[in-house]
Amino acid sequence: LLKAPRTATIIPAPMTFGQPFTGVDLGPSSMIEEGLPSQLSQLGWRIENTPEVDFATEGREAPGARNSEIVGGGAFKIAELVRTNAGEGKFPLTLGGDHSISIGTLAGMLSNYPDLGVIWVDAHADLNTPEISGSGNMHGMPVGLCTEGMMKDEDLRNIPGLSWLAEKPYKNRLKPSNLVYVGLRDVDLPERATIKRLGIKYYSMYDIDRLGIGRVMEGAFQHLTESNPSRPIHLSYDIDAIDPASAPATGTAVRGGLTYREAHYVAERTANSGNLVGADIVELNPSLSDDKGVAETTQMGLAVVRSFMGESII
Ligand code: HAR
Ligand code: MN
Ligand code: MN
Ligand code: MN
Repeated sequence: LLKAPRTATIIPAPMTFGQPFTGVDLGPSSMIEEGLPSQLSQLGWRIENTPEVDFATEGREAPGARNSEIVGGGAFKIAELVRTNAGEGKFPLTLGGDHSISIGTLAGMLSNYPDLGVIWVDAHADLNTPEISGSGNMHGMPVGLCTEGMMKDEDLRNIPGLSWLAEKPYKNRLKPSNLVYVGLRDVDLPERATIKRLGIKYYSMYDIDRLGIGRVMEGAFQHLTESNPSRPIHLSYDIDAIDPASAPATGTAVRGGLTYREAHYVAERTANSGNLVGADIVELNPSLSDDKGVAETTQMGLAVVRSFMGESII
């Protein structure tokens, strides 16, 4: 990964309409103002950036998919940026915003890499669809909308904002066997049934306690690379995967998460694979928690990004 100088394109995506809380739109600017671009330059990356993605503020919605036109239309803009930049050989680094932005990053990456592997680091599976979601919040749906065996094209065409997912170049879906979850601890019943139905590989917090994070990540990479050692991999890192003790400023914090070091190790091991071609960091909400909690969470986000972009202890 770091043998030749590479270019990363930072894509600030301040989406809030995939969940109920304002403030998550401040995530990208907080990370950038705290020095993300220069920190990545110091790691040897050439850094480019796009302007903040501009989202609509009103639109239609489908039953079970709140703000679908805003969220889906925004995801389309993100998909175009990710597709174009990845197509030019650059590393798209998308800053959320809520996790609905990954409808766009997954679609954009899959349009370039049909056999993409994905590591989804999250307390949540984000595997809902409008039909099975209990909340209708679309930050709980990016994996559900972009994975094979979930949505029919005709159903996507009937959801305001999502019809583009049923058309070229965004028809490629993530193969369930190319997905690994790390950090799960708050998974809805229909999501659990779907994980079993599709045979998706997962390492929940129970598995992390049982195996240790080292063996978990070996298992994750063995799963993703045994049939293709150079499989391109996308990392989608939801900051709520991390324990609220280390990352409290997020909209749906769940106790019992990754420790400070586990959170780093997941990112470090992913960088060391040499397979990483794109990533997202999402759900930092600087308007939740107190000043200390916000500062800690922002610094945690920056540290995780530096780690998956190649920063190592020695
Ligand atoms: N599974 C629940 C739902 O779909 C909660 C999802 C919360 N999601 C995130 N992203 N914070 O991981 O509503
Ligand atoms: Mn998530
Ligand atoms: Mn989450
Ligand atoms: Mn633990």
